[in-house]
Amino acid sequence: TSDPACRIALIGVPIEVGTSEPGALMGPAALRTAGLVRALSDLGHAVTDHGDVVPDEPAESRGLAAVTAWSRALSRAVLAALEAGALPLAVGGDHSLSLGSIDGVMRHCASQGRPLFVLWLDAHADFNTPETSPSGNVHGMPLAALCGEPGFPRLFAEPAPPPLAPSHVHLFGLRSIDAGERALVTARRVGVTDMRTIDEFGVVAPLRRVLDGVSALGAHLHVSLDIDFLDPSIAPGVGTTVPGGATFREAHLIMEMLHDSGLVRSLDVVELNPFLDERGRSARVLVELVASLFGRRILDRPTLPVEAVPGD
Ligand code: 6HN
Ligand code: MN
Ligand code: MN
Ligand code: MN
Repeated sequence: TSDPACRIALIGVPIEVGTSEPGALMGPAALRTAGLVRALSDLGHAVTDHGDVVPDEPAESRGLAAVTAWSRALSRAVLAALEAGALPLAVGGDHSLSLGSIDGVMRHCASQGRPLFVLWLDAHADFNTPETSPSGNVHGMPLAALCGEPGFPRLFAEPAPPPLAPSHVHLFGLRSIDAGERALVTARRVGVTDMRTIDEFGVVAPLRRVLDGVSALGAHLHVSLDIDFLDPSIAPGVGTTVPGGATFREAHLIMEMLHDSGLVRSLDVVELNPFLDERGRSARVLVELVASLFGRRILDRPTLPVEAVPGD
């Protein structure tokens, strides 16, 4: 996103088989209604809306088999977008969709010999395995599966890419974690900026450290934005609300920093549940945030620090 304009491939993923709360399948439609395409094209980007992904087999039930049918189809769409030089923007849909989007990104990175780094903006760790999960909901498991934890059936098309390195995953905004995934996140040395850290240091210093690390690695940066990263008071349209989330201003600043870094190469926007929303508020907040990530700014010039204002 460092270029003044980029090609964005919008991919709708109306999946809710990874959660027990119905409604997330309306997420892509709500984001389109809230003006996602228009917001991005107004910034000068070339946006192609590829419509909604169709799962490989009719997904008649919940659980891992149903998620696999979606993720294989999404993986191909994301990989095709990257190979065409576009930036894939996968909009959900529950967070199990990241199994597919990141699988596609991993294949692209493997073909280029480029490391991948995943920034996970979420109240949750999403690092459960079928064994540790208290709910059985797959949207709480994608990172564990992507990092190659045992206990998952064959999720990815063969040949599967090498698993994601847990040290190349950073959880940002964490404030709800189950006992089993807590042990795994610690044992695997997953990077974490939890809400305690954000309360104490703000978002700028921790995020800058992460971005400096990504830049030093020369990695492809994938951002996965779960709407429950935000405080439920500004984004109520989500099935798994956790109090004490990021404020609008914190989230907005994160998006601006991500844009300025020029490092973001692929993005997921997940867990919007329009059935639980209030008059489209949450969908609109997400569109605002995505626009900031893609370069919307208050002024058309860099804002100068106070001491550098000419004429003083
Ligand atoms: N999400 N840790 C809980 C579970 O059921 O595994 C919640 C997961 C939420 C998943 O928000 O994407
Ligand atoms: Mn690339
Ligand atoms: Mn999540
Ligand atoms: Mn979450």
